Amino acid sequence: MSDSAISEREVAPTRPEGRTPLRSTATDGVKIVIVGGFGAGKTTLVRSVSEIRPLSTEETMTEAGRGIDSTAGLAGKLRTTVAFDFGRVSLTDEVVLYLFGAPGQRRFWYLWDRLFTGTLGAVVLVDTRRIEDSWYAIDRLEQYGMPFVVARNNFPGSLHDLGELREALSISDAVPVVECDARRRDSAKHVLITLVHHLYTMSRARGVRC
Ligand SMILES: Nc1nc2c(ncn2[C@@H]2O[C@H](COP(=O)(O)OP(=O)(O)O)[C@@H](O)[C@H]2O)c(=O)[nH]1
Ligand SMILES: [Mg+2]
Repeated sequence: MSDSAISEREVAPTRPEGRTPLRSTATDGVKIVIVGGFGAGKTTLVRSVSEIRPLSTEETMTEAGRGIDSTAGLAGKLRTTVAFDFGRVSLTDEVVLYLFGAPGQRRFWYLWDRLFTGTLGAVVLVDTRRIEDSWYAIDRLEQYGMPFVVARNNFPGSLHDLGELREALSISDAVPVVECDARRRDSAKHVLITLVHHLYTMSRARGVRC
């Protein structure tokens, strides 16, 4: 599908009224982080899926960032996240995900330790045109022993198929690898559902009751 074929409704960045109240039946809050390289689509994913007006600390990129934040291959990228993105999505009547998008640039990596506190799982969003930008995130998650899924964000010219991507990232067969279009709510939600299934599978394998 071409970029222009994606309708406003599918992108659904914010509700007109700004927020959807948390359901009174919600009992389980799950903290999820979205990580990945600069420009992989983290802010886009949080925006497209969040049912509250997403908190974002986006700033316009300036000359000062030239040579520090590489925008090679990111022609449309004019803004950057300087702290983190935050959004919320109700998966079922009971389960609510709280999404934290971590800034991708190296100079913000020190924030990750704090963001990981209380986190149950992560999505690594990958732009396969800049695959090496994902390695740090995967190393850190493996170091933490944090369950994660990999989502290939489908930018035009994405080369690797999902099998090649798994190989390029040297991740185990147990880690789900899916594709997505971070601009589309249904696609972003599918990634999150895959992660939640993965968390359940892993906790069952460990004999932990969820
Ligand atoms: N074609 C295409 N563009 C995307 C997609 N996801 C994000 N973008 C664009 O890629 C750029 C970087 O996305 P952004 O969410 O800011 O990346 P972040 O640095 O990881 O937060 C923005 O201009 C987005 O509009 C996608 O799935 N397809
Ligand atoms: Mg961002």
